[in-house]
Parts: sequence; structure tokens; C-alpha cells
Amino acid sequence: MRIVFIGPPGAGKGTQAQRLKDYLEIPHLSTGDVLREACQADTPVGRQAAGYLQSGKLVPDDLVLEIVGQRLEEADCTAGCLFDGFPRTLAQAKALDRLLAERQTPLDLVLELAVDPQELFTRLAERGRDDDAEDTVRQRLAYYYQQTVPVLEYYEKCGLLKRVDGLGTPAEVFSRVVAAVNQQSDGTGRRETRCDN
Ligand code: B4P
Repeated sequence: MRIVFIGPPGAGKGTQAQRLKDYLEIPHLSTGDVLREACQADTPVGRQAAGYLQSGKLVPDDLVLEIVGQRLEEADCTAGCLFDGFPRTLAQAKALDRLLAERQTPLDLVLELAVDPQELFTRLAERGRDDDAEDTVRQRLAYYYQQTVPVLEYYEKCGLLKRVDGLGTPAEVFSRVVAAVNQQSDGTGRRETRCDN
């Protein structure tokens, strides 16, 4: 299966994606993880991305698309892929459609992990990563509502979007994620719309 995982910062995408990739036995592509690793290794991509990550801005689309395009070339991705934190802009979503159409491997499902902002601030304050300071989280949330919510609307029109409540323990959230995935894969959750908007 090819699944996109979208949610506001701190919704638990990374946490749930780890469980889901083991459950489905498909590769996991977290653009956030790849960018953080590139920064730590001080690669050319990392040097370009570092300032954006630290300030909570979105990394430019061309850089993110280069990472995703390269990863999709690897053989294990023919079996499926779990995209975590990607796409975050409409341009990224349309580019992903093109990349997948070239390979004749369309998306099966888009999962929105929904959590209200107050809970997000609490979670991220407890985690305390470099980009989890309150002002930076505000910036990341603003980007989410401006740039990423239109991506959800795009996938809604395609009939691919399912919303999962991200409140509760990680195990409770995961059982909802699995229910949404199974509903889609057994066909009971499918809708006959096409991604041509
Ligand atoms: P990401 O790595 O995607 O970071 P995130 O949104 O904070 O992650 P996530 O929602 O996965 O949170 P997590 O599971 O860790 O992006 C980081 C940055 O990279 C972006 O700001 C941007 O600059 C850049 N970037 C990445 N992709 C990009 C793209 N496509 N385009 C442009 N820029 C891009 O969970 C958070 C915390 O909550 C954890 O501490 C966890 O323990 C806790 N938690 C999880 N589930 C919980 C639960 N059910 N209950 C309580 N706590 C929970």
C-alpha cells in the first residue's frame, strides 16, 4: 500500500508511522527524519535545510522533492511506502501524483491525524526537540494551516482522505489507524472519485 500520513506538528505522525510500517511491512519515508539526519551529517542538503528546520519554516519544495524522488528509486519502494510528513504543500502533492503516475503506483490512502492545538503545545513542550520551542511551534502550526490544510482538501476531493482522532494513548490511536487502513484495503472504505482536480 501507498499511504500518506498528514497531521499538525506533534500530532504523533512519527509515533504512529513506526507502528504502521511494521504492521504493513512497507518502507517508511519521513521527510522530517531525512532532513534532520542530513543536518546532523552536515551534507549539502542538510546545510541548505538547517535554517528552515530551526526556525520552523517549511523546507523548499525542490529540496524535499529531490529527497523523495531519490528514495522512490530504491527497489523496496515498489512494494509500497508510508509517506510521513510529506506532502506538506499543494505543489508537493501534485509532484507526488506525477512521480507515482510515472511508476503506475497510485496512492491508496491519506490519513489525517487530528489533534487540537492546545494538546500539540503540551506534547511538544514535553519532547523539547530543537524546533519545539513555543514560538517555533506557533510558526510550524501557521504553516500547517496555510500550506498543508489545502493538501487535505485536495485529497478529500480525490476520495482518498480519512480522518483519525489522534487523542488518546498511542495504542488507542494505532487501533484507529489500523481500522482506517483495513477499511480501505478491503474496499469497504473506498469512494469512486478520482484525483484529477
Ligand atoms: P516532522 O519530522 O514531520 O515533525 P513533526 O511534525 O513534529 O512530527 P510528528 O507529528 O511526527 O510528531 P511525533 O510523532 O514525533 O517535521 C519537522 C520539520 O521538518 C518541519 O517543521 C519542516 O521544517 C521540515 N519538513 C519535514 N517534512 C517537510 C516537507 N514535506 N516539506 C517541507 N518541510 C518539511 O510526536 C510528537 C510528540 O508527541 C512526541 O514527543 C511523542 O512522544 C508525543 N506523542 C505522540 N503520540 C502521542 C499520544 N497519542 N499521546 C501523547 N503524546 C504523544
